Amino acid sequence: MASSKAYGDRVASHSNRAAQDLLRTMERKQSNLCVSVDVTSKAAFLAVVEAVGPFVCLIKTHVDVIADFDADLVEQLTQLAAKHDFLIFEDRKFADIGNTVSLQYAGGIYKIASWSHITNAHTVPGPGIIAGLAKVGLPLGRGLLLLAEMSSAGNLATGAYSDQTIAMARAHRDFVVGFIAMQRPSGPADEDFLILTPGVQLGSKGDALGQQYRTPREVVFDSGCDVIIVGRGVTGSGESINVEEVQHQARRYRDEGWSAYRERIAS
Ligand code: BMP
Repeated sequence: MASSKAYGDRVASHSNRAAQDLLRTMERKQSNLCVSVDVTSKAAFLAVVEAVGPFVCLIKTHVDVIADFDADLVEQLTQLAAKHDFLIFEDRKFADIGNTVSLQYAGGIYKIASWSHITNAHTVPGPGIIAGLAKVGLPLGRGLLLLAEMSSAGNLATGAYSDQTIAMARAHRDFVVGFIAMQRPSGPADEDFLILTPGVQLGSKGDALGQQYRTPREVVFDSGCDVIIVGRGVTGSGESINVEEVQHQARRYRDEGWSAYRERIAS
């Protein structure tokens, strides 16, 4: 069962390079923290990434919210990923037919496939979305997460939709490395998906727009998820970045996530 194994011991269960690299990075850095850097200026974005880099296995981006996005941002982000030893996950949530998503993934302004190790997709369009993204991403060693569940109140990714998403992933194990989900799905003992989970914060149950929060322990220990995704819990909500506070919070979530994982594999 994947949830009782050490991250490093799970590398061999994955053929996808991005999945292997993420598991190795988690083990090496002793971190299952992904910080979601949802700020709207390039300067604030790079300041947060520089501050949290030492504490994370993964940086999650929404590059389309950055008003002054440019190619240099990608260059600097890539350099910071090498300096601090983390992977990059553009949270693009592709949701169109295979042909369209392959164009969106490879090209446009953002050229996501050229720099983002991991991205994600909704399964509403059916399996063609996976084939369209794989055509671009697999030759580059990229990995895909499917949104099996969401953290927001009233979302429709439940029941049969989630089950069919998991079935689609099983049919594309070379490229689909796991899920955005709130819990580890049940499956065969030797099945190993990476479970990345947003909606994590200490000291708040949610926001005014439907977000719902759980603690790192609830996510990693109780629900068997692998990576905690924390946005405002680390960055705060405004554009002004207090580097010391951001670092303090990143360390705190890194420690909470890691001790919940240690407890899980020991139990
Ligand atoms: P925060 O921790 O500030 O609530 O941010 C959560 C991040 O995770 C956001 O970037 C959001 O887009 C993303 N996310 C989420 O909150 N719930 C989901 O179900 C899927 C997500 O990608």
